[in-house]
Amino acid sequence: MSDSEKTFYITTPIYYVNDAPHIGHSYTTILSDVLTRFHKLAGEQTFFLTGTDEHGQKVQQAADKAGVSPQEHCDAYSKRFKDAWGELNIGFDKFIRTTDPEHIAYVQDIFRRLWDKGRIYEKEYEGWYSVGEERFFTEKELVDGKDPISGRPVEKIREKNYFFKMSEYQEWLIRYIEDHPDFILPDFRRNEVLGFLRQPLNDLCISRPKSRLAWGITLPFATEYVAYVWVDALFNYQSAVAGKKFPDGSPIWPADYHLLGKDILTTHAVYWTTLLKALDMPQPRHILAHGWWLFDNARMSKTTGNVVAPMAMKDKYGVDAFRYFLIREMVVGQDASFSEEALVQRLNSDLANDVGNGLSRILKLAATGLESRLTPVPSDGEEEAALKKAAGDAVTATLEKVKALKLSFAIEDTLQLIRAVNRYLEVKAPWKLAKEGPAGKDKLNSVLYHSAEALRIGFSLLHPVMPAKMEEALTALGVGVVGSNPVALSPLKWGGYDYAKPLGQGVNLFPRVETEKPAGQKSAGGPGGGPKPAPADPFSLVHLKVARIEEVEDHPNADSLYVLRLKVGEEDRTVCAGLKKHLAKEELRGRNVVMVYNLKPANLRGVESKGMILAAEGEGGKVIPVMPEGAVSGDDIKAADTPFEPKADLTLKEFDKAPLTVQAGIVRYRDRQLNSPKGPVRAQAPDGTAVR
Ligand code: ME8
Repeated sequence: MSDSEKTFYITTPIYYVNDAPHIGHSYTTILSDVLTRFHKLAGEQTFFLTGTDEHGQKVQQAADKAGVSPQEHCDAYSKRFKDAWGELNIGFDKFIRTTDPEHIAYVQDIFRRLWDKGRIYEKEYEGWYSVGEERFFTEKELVDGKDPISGRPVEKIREKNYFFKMSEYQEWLIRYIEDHPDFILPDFRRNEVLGFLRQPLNDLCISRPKSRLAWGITLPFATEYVAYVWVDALFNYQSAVAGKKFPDGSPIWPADYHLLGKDILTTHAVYWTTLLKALDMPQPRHILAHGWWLFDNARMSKTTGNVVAPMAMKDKYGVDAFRYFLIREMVVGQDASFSEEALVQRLNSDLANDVGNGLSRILKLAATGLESRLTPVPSDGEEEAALKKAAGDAVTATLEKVKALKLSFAIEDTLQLIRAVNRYLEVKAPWKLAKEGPAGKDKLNSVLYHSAEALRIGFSLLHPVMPAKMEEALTALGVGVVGSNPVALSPLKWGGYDYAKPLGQGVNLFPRVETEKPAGQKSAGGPGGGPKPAPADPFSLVHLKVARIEEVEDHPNADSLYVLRLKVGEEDRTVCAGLKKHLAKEELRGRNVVMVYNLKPANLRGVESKGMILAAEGEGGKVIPVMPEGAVSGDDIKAADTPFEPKADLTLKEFDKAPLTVQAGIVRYRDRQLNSPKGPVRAQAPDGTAVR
């Protein structure tokens, strides 16, 4: 199956150095590693890039806080990522840092070329600047002439910045995405990007004055400015491979896959693509946005404080069990929930029971039936023919699913083969043959050979996911040390190996984890405690409705609140909302909004409030109610594919268990868009913005 003419270049996002690596970062990086190893298995030439994103305000602030220079801060944090990937057995070809001198020179050259091509222009901007918040506010946003967040004074600043003419590429980009249906994956993400592009695309501000931010790459044509960190970061995908070639001499760019989380799809699908177009450079072949790892139903992130340390999981259960869990559990593209309990369950059922079991049986029996190694014994039995067919089917099905990026299902196809071996051993009962002495020896050898041959193929297919354990397993079968490409020594073909090496002894690949309840888990059930009943989907309890704002009044006792008089169908409702510093009364009157209809009533400083208005943080930190496009007062809002069983007097805590976010301008619960009977609920806010 060698296909050495084919090349495969894959990238992960480069991670910010203001956070320690967590399971989310580990997932993208492990997924890239697994895909790279599968492509190697298919005989392709591969290049795998990862690294760290080291410029920008956040890094400068983190360094200032720690009392170190930005470079010292970056060195320490970048090392944490690099070390973590080493511990997770990730075989990247290059680890780029945006502070590498080669990268800086590359980005400066790009800026020079964009400038020379007339793709960048300068523009004056005037606004109210808050030193405390390090950002601009519009006149309207100010409260009593002061910064609405910190309450500190603001200064009127006129500032020049540089802009990339991104808007000119809007039509081209829409056509490009339409003409290349597998450019943005999965499908529904592609549609979201197209949805986003239905609104006018602005030009992109690509500079920051050094007077406000010095930690960045100096613009070659305006030395008192640094590059906007996203433009700097995106070009890592090229600077890392500039001048590099695959062994056969073919260039590495363009990338086959940019892997990323859905939080940064717009920057890749819109900024990156238009920048490349402006430079007449080839586009990457695919941009693949995967879902989020959720913990207690919220996205894992430093700000929510719910991160799971990957190293703790790895140390407790082993690198390969951890890798296996992440790849097996998440359907690429969808969100998935992380729990230690689920990890243990997978480890025990798939790895200890299925994968480890067949091997340990063979090794135990081999000691009684053979000299020290397996001997190929031909057989024309029906069960043997079925096993051989199962092996062939597993190879085809697994590799096809990998190609379609359905890794979780690919693993399942391989496991089918391994389970078939276990069933075959049950039927053939070789432990009985072993007791027959020399009379049963040939039969015993045949059973062992056929089982081993099927397992060898299964283990080779699992090698990209669990390289260390599968090397151990293959070595125990006598296949020898296989390095990073098992197929080089042992082809994915029945009868492809002669088992010249001695068998291993006493190998227990995946010992069962005998815990009733892993530490830190609240729920009962799980491993050893029987299957856990599926909890109700938290969003199913929520009742959202469209309401019309009839009147807006100031709250008598709270400066930040409005009292909104609403019509929900025929019903009158009163709701208090903290929108006062964001919107004037006339901007709200007559507007349709979305409310949490079944929220438990609360008395807010003397006013009974029944419900809550949903809002997102838009451009410039402005809080704006979400828009139920085309819907009328009283319409229900539901999430696609989600049961609807609203609960009376929903508490805020219960509502918070169903976090809503904005992706591509649409409000979503997890991946599912919120719809009224007339269309989606929209919000003009950046991807990943929380809606509450
Ligand atoms: O965005 N679930 O860096 P970053 C799954 N520097 N994946 C997750 C995740 C979660 N809960 N949390 C993070 C940046 N990720 C920029 C990128 S690229 C030119 C610049 C993963 O450190 C996922 O891949 O915030 C996501 O896109 C990435 O980490 C964000 O990493």
